[in-house]
Amino acid sequence: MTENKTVLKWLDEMKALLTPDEVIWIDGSEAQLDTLRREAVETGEMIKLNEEKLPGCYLHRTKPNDVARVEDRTFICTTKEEDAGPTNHWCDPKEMYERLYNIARGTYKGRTMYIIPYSMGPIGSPLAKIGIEVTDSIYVVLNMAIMTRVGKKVLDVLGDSDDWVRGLHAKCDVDPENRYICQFPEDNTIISVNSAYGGNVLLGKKCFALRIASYQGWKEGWMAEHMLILGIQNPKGEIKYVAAAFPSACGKTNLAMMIPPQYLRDKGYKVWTVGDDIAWMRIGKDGRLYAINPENGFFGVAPGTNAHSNYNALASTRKNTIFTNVALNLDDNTVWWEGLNKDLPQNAIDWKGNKWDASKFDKADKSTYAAHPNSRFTAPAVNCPCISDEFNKGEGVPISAIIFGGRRAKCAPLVYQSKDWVNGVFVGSTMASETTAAAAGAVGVVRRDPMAMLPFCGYNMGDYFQHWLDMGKKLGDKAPKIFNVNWFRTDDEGNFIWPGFGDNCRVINWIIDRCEGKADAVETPIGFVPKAEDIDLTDLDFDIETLKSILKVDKDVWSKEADEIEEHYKKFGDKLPTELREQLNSLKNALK
Ligand code: GTP
Ligand code: SPV
Ligand code: MN
Repeated sequence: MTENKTVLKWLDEMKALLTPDEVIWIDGSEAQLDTLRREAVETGEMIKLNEEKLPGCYLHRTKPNDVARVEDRTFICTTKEEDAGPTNHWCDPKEMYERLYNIARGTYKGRTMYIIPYSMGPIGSPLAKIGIEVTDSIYVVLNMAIMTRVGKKVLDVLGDSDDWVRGLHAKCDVDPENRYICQFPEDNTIISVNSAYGGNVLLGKKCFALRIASYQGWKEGWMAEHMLILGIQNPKGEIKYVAAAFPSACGKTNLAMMIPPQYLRDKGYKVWTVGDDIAWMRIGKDGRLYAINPENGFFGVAPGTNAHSNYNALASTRKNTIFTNVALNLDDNTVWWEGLNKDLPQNAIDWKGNKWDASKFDKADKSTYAAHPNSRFTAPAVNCPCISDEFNKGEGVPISAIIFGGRRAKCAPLVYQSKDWVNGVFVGSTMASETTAAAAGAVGVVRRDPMAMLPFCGYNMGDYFQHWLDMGKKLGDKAPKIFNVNWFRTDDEGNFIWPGFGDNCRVINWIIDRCEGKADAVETPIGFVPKAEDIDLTDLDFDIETLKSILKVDKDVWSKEADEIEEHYKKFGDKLPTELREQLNSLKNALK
């Protein structure tokens, strides 16, 4: 498939290490992928679903110990420990290579090595980058074929260049004690062993497009961010683009594909999806910030997805989709998850492969759920009814606003605008959110997750903050405006106050209006909050007093927040940019 010497040399090393029985190059052809699908069905690795209702769709179950990203087993291996920084696990590269090679050695015996050449971003786009992943999992091959652009064409674009990311995945025994997800940013290399779950093994996604790419962006002057990208079209037909960073399972896919409320649709508003998880952003010739989505599909959270909450995501999963860890409805050989509809399937198999007892279902007890809370769909982006025309162009879309957000039951208001870029970087660097099922560990604990990149920044986060500040200096007055949103304020009973989902469009419209100098705001110690009248509540059963309550900036709550930010900042020591320290001081003064 290629004569690239750097590729062939690395593959020879991998073959010698892993000793596969057979080697197969993934050429990207439908015929080859179909052969693999059939093989996976024969071995039981995947279950073919109802061809009439869900054409080309399959179900896969991972091991119960392997259902989410494992942050405590994820490492950034740089020569100097300081370069990984205080928020990453670090190991000396030499030591880690040795440990991982010892774990992976010989484990492809009796198995096939699949070689996947893939492009992050449209093939040949000046903003795209290339990777090669070797894996012993058909599930990985088939997911990568949805999530990225794979095949021979990628190698043709690569030519004899050495600018590509090496990725080794070995399932081994899926042993959690020997599971490692390791990035070697100085060598453009990723090694993942003993897992077979999404974000741990689809190496183009979090490992490359965020951890390695963030490091590359730092060195090369661009940004790789955990952000959705959406375009909102107004009645005049103009489309403005925003990028939003929310932590895992905090609403990126939903916002990226939202359907505006009826009254806005009647006026001619429309939302176009460019990306739902990752944005690569560069300064364009006109000095503005341009973003592409490096992915080619959606690896979305299934639970909660339904025709009402996210019609476009559900529609994207109706063909050629792989479902992971959802329930199998035996009545019609389709899939089900909590929140899909109210009809609990009476004849179903749960995500662990056991008969599911609908009568025992208890909303408060996740162990009774039919689908795992982090069950996912892998759906081709082309399936999305609102996919943007720009998606495949690869030139990038100009970003008007950057939005940060997270799950905060109290504290953060529904929306506020930062005072300027530096203040916006402060807002991003101090973001906090309640943890979710997307990563192994406790759920619902508030933790600081700067720019939603805590698990994904491939270098010292202090340097990362500085990189953000430097980008702002380069962008000058062409920099996007920076906002913060919180859809997750709760009342005393723990219910979400704001309706969210499509109604978030009302907030996005205020954000766009602010970017264009059309909307008013009130200055508070944390930034500019909308006047309640400026969030359009047309046709919404939501009173303005409640809106005021979730727009309120409570000085006592924020003083406590400022103390916590001070603690959070201590971790970064000398690496914390002075400008951010000054931002904290002025917040404290403003709150006095
Ligand atoms: P990752 O793929 O893990 O990065 O997640 P994500 O950020 O794309 O999150 P996603 O859109 O899949 O949403 C995760 C969960 O949040 C789902 O259960 C949604 O139903 C819920 N959610 C999304 N948007 C809203 C909202 O506006 N309000 C409320 N209350 N819940 C929301
Ligand atoms: C996330 O956890 O942010 C995801 C899913 O998008 S995974 O690919 O597993 O990282
Ligand atoms: Mn994500």
